[in-house]
Amino acid sequence: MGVPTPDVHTDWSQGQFQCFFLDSVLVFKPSPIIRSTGTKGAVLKSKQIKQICRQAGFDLVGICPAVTPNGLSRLHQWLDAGFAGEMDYIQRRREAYSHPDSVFNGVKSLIVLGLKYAGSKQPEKMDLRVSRYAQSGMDYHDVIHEKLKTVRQQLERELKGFRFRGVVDTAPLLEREFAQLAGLGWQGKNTMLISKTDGSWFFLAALLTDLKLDYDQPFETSHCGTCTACIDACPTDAIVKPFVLDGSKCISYFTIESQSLPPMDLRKGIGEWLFGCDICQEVCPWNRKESAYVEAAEGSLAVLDPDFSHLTCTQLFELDDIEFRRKFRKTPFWRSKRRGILRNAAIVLGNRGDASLIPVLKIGSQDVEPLVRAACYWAIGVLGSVSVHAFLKKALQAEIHELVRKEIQKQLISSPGMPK
Ligand code: B12
Ligand code: SF4
Ligand code: SF4
Repeated sequence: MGVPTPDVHTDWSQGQFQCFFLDSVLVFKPSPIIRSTGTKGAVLKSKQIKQICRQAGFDLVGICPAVTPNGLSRLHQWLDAGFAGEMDYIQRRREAYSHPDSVFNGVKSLIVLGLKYAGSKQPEKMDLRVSRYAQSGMDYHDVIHEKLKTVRQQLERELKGFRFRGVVDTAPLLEREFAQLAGLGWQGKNTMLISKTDGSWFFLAALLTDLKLDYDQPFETSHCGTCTACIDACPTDAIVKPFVLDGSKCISYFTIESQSLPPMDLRKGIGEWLFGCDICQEVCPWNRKESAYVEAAEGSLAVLDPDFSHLTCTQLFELDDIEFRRKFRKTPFWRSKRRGILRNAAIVLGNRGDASLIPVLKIGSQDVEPLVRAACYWAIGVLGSVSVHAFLKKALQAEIHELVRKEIQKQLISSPGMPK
């Protein structure tokens, strides 16, 4: 009998075993390819996978093993310090962050992806400030999920028998820890994941798979040096020490995540920000490079939607629920809802120090949403002189909602122009 021809079943074995008949007996044996080269089969797969991800439009790709993230204890300290504020979905899933297995059962590897979103052309001067990532009017989750789907479908076709799951943002996964492990960059003092070539204007996403792959070297150095530009520039002092952000003091949190009014002493710091905040990235020297930006090609997050770049606070107060839904249903603003956006607009107007804006705020003070009324009364009190005292007193008599009553009372007591 001659030497049998090995019948290699890569689908069954992930390339790690050969299976063949020897004297009519089915034999499983470690693959000589794998044995002689360590992880050669996996190297090939990793390279191809990266190529597929890049073809789908991702700008950064790295691969790391599914392990307990290094920063897990730091997440616990962060939660215990109350830095998550009202974002209790993080606390609720505290244990799930221990291992990516809780996101995808049987996961062995994470393909960590980055998608750049800032166009090299500076946006036109706007009436108010909207975070760069939202200026396209597209919801980045939708854009990224579409790309993840393209990659997943192609990988499932080519690597039959393996499973993939795409995640962005919402899974209990410390995305920046895994990005660092996958070699994409380091976490700066502003807590952003920064790449030496691509800066930090990019989103992260991950494809989790039960396929074992060849892994990138973790990014083990930090390149912030003695710089403290982000800490110095943060208007609400949210970066409480290098690498630690008190989420409950961040403008991004106040304008997008929180359902409440920001603490009185931090409202001034919100300045002109209607949605999100970019300051700690704008001042970062790693974002000065041309390569941190992308072309505003069609469909890219870097394209500016004039509906956003020409938006004014006054226009926002003219939108009822139906109008707001029609205009913003598919945009990042939808997360804050109409009441959140109008609350933010009232704070921006209050910060402008211009009493001619009071009539717009008076419209907002009649809004059906208590949060909007409360923010408007605050702004009226801040902008107003003695002239608004009678208006606020009357409003207090008519108002029944406790949150709004408190804001009016505070203005009646503390506003500079008010008779004491
Ligand atoms: C909750 C959340 C927020 C919160 C809290 C932010 C925060 N820093 O935690 C708020 C609403 C404030 C927020 C704001 C923003 N966010 Co956000 N956010 C998230 C989310 C959903 C979870 C983050 C999280 O788990 N935080 C928990 C804390 C513990 O994590 P951490 O701050 O990174 O803490 C680490 C460091 O402190 C580090 N550390 C502590 N001490 C030390 C010491 C040393 C020496 C070192 C090296 C490290 C270190 O260890 C901790 C654990 O990893 C992620 C998506 C995800 N699933 O990861 C997006 C995410 C972080 N956000 C993102 C973005 C784009 C933003 C904004 C820019 C949006 C905007 N323009 O307004 C701002 C930026 C604010 C900032 N400087 O971080 C991107 C960041 C991409 C990137 N390149 O880094 C992410 C990854 C979303 C995504 N899918 O792309 N966000
Ligand atoms: S996003 Fe704005 S408020 Fe938040 S940490 Fe950065 S500079 Fe501070
Ligand atoms: S501004 Fe300076 S300290 Fe802050 S993240 Fe960038 S390099 Fe690091």
